Amino acid sequence: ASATTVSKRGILIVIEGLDRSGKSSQCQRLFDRFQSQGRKVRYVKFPDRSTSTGHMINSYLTGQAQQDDHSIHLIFSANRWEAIKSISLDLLSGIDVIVDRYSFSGAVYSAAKQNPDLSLEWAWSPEIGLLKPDLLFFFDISSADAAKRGGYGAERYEKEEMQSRVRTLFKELFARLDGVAVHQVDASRTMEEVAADVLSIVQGTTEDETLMSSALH
Ligand code: DGP
Ligand code: NA
Ligand code: NA
Repeated sequence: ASATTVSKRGILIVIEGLDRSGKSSQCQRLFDRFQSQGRKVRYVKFPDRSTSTGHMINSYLTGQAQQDDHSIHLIFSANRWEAIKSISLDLLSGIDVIVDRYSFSGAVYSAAKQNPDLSLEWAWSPEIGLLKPDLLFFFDISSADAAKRGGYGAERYEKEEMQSRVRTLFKELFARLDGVAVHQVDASRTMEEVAADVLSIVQGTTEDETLMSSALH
């Protein structure tokens, strides 16, 4: 390679959605697809339960530990902040990064607790400054349809009323944000239909759009 070769940076793809919306399966499919195309790709799942903040989050979600609403909110946010430098370096070195849940889940799950001292605006604030996704998907499914998919698990937020508030808040947050385009995907369809939609949007993202990375605000 000549000295003038500039390696293209990777793209940051975020998939958000409700529990049971099929996010994790689609992230995996996209990851496999990129790998088979010879692209360098990394998969990141938030919360990352393997770190010390992740251990606290796991204890909280599984009901082994109680936490103040504000405190656990900031721990979820810290779980993203502690990973962002390494994600940024990977993007700069040309690796595409696929992220399963991110700041948008962070804000809406906490705001859905209906704690009068924890507004959506407050919940968004610790996310300010994290990397802005190049592509953001929202997997939309009604809480009733999601519940039919084998039912919710036993974790803290996996209750239908909670999920229904989360869905409303995702839409409210996306309407409020500026500078972040959301690709809404009907996640009630088959895996194949959803995968085809995701792929066509990913393939429509030109290199130009991926040249500038910026921060959430
Ligand atoms: P998952 O491992 O994707 O099933 O996520 C665990 C649960 O935690 C899920 O119900 C969504 C929720 N969650 C994810 N990120 C955050 C966050 O930053 N804050 C809060 N309060 N909840 C979150
Ligand atoms: Na879950
Ligand atoms: Na999940």
